[in-house]
Amino acid sequence: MLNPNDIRKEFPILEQTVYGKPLIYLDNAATTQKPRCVIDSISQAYLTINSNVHRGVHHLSQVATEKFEEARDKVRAHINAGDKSEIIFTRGTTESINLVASSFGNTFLKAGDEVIISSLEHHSNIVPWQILRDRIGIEIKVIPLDSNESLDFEAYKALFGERTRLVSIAHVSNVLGATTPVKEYIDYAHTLNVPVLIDGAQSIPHSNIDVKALDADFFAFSGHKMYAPTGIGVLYGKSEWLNRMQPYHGGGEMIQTVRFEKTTYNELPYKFEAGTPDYVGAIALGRAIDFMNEIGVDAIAQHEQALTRYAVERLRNIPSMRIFGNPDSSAVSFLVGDIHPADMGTLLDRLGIAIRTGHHCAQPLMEILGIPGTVRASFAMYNTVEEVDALVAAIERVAKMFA
Ligand code: C6P
Repeated sequence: MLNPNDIRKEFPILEQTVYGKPLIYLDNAATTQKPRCVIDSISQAYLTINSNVHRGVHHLSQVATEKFEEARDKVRAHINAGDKSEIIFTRGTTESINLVASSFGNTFLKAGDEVIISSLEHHSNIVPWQILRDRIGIEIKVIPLDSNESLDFEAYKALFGERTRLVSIAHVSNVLGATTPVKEYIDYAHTLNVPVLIDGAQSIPHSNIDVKALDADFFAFSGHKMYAPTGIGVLYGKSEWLNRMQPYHGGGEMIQTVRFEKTTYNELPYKFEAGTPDYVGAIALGRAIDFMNEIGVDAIAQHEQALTRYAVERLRNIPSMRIFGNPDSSAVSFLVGDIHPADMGTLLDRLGIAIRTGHHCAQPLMEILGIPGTVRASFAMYNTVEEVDALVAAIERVAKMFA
């Protein structure tokens, strides 16, 4: 069993007060706080080994390169990828999805080809496909929600046709905090030889990910939602796809030879890592993965799911409460009566509680649900039952003010 009060000691930021109240940080789906060991790994890298990677014969560059590649191997092991050449460092989930849309799109897609996404996608898994649609004329098909506010699997199957070339869906919705059984979605797509990209931004911080067991063709995630710094993320891709895909960005590192007449490209993963990478960010992501494993990803998941269940149970008792979807991970989205989410967010903030309000970068989902936005509380390993109680008491107080 994980003890959040012990864990909190690793997160100095949580010790502060806001407006004279102890900070209750429940905006972890937006970004998690960083433990001291991750922050230290960043300063240690700059203090002791900073040097550009893969470029120098000198000692510091060799050490920095070793640490950078060690981090890649930690990511590989963490998601059980077959080979570390399948781990591409990016700036985050957004860049990872844009990379696939651009490179997969340029290589394999033509006007009239179809990509399937879903109703609950984050803008970063909608807009890259729309850019591709505007550029080459692909079509975007959208999996609808069923009456239970989950994705409709039967409707998903019915979307496939002769021209379906790719499926790209979120593992856990950042709005609803609900897990889609993506393995079933992948297995079905594979019966029709269609590859699948999984947006794992909201799943990898809260569960063990095994890309081999999932048989995902691509898996995208961000470091900053799993205790690592901002600006570093990952695209996992099966080498059979990545090897055939055109590069994304051009520049240093991604080449083998450059002549004005013709350039040949580097091997994986470097073909997709143009320019100086965020090697310090990658090293810190490796440290964050160690930190999660020291605590135990299963223990983290159990703790967060228990907090979510407890929060849902307590929130349901508040009059005029509407909870959206079927939260089973670590976030819960709700509205109370006709209190605008922004008002609720501002008043909770005055009580020291940080939650997120608004459309959560999922405007199409808001339109489907017929609401302007939600209030979202999202949990991490350091949150406590007492913090959930404080959230519920604060919501009750705000609700009374509006009554
Ligand atoms: N969601 C949230 O508060 P980046 O910004 O690239 O790290 O992650 C984008 C992204 C992609 N997919 C999903 C499912 C996400 O939740 C996010 C980020 C944050 O919900 C910020 S909008």
